[in-house]
Amino acid sequence: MTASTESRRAYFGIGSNLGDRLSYLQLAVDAIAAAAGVRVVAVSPVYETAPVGGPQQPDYLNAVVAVETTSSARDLLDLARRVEAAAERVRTVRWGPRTLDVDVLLVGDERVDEEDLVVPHPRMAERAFVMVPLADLDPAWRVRLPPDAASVRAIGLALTLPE
Ligand code: GSY
Repeated sequence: MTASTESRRAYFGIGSNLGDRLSYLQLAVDAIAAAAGVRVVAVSPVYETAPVGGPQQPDYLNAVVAVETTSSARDLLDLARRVEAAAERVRTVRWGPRTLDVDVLLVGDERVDEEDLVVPHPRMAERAFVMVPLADLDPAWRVRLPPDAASVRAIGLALTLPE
C-alpha cells in the first residue's frame, strides 16, 4: 500500500444493472467507507441511466462517491476491485451487464497512464452517467456536462452515508 501524508479528494463511479441494483450500490459505499486510508465525505443522488456500449442490457443505477484519502490511485484501484469482488461481481461479456462496477475517476491531481489504470478516467467526460452525479458533488464540473446530460434520470433513491 502506498500512502501519502497528504489527504486528497478522490471520486469513484459506481454502477449496477443486475439483481438488486440499489443494494449493490449501497454495498459499494459501505465497503469503500470501511477501507483503511479512505473517508467517504459525500455520495451523489442515484440516477437511472441507459446502458452505454455493449450488448442490449438493462438500465443501470449510477452514482458517484467522494472520499478523502491518503491512498494512491493504484491502491484505490485495488480497493475498487475488492469491492467488486465483495458484490460477487457477475459480468458475462465485456461491456455487458454486471452486479457492480467501481471505477476510479479522479485522485486529486494525480495522473496515471498505465495499461490497467488511467487516471483521470479516460472516458468520464463523455459519460453523462458519470458527469451528472460528479457535478452534483463538485459544481465546478457543471461546465463539462456532456450534451446528453438530461438523459440520466434522478429517481429519488438515496444511498446512506455511513456514520
Ligand atoms: O463503466 C461502467 C459500466 N458501464 C455503464 C454504467 O455504469 N452505466 C451506463 N449507463 N452504461 C454503462 N456501460 C458500462 S460498460
